[in-house]
Amino acid sequence: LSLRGELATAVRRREFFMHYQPIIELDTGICVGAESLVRWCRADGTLVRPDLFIPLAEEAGLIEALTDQVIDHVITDMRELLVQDRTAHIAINLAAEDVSSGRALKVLSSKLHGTGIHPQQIWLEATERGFIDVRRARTSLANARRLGHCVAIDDFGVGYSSLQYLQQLPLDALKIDKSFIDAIGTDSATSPVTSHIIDMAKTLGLFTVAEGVETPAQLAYLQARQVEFGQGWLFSKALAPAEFMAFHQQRK
Ligand code: G
Ligand code: G
Ligand code: MN
Ligand code: NA
Repeated sequence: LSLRGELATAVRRREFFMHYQPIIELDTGICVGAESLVRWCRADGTLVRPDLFIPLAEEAGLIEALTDQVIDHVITDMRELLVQDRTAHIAINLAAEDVSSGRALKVLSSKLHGTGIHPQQIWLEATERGFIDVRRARTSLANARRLGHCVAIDDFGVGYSSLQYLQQLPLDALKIDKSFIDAIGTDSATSPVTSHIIDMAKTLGLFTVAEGVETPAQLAYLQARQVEFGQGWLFSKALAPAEFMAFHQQRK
């Protein structure tokens, strides 16, 4: 059976769970929340990486069903934490189709109803991977912001029409892709680009989240440039729900 065929079965059997990578406020070291990251555990116990199965799910028309399950998990796993700490947030990744269709946002809104979780506590990460129908995305993201969600553009700089999206989509935040964080302190051609991305975000009034922060030198640079938030192995890898709750409790 192909991985794609197996994926359809996995969606039906709900073989997914979430990990949570802490997001840190860089000038205080406080844990302000987490990015939710989906995991697939196959029936034989092996794990499949999301960078492998998310594109497959998109191609196979399974992404909407998968995103619905992600939303269910985030609410189940994090409801208690979010209700106890109103300053905490969890980010959910949306695929291009989720953003364009607007369907995931309607599902999210109805699933949040009655949970006690405030829409302000759910951040949305819209990826540039895949085609985004800008006109439709603009409508659905504007609706999401009106409900109180914070909207970030994910994987910034690695897509193919980043600048166009930045100008045309209603956004609150920009997530700086790991490749630009890796370049900090190196003399690679990418290094000055990182600085320009930060400048551009500030010019556009967006706050920034640095992804894949691994070294104290990278952290020092990001703090000096007043990048607001960061995530990466310097702080923590993605954690199981209970582990994340313990981490958050210690660093809030
Ligand atoms: O956690 P990891 O670095 O392995 O994630 C790999 C990629 O998969 C990331 O780029 C991330 O954007 C994507 N991804 C992880 N979780 C989700 C999810 O719940 N939904 C979607 N659409 N993408 C996800
Ligand atoms: O959705 P997104 O592209 O933001 O997913 C982030 C991915 O990067 C996840 O697969 C996560 O496991 C991975 N990751 C997170 N922090 C680090 C890090 O500090 N170093 C490396 N190499 N990978 C990281
Ligand atoms: Mn992301
Ligand atoms: Na990313």
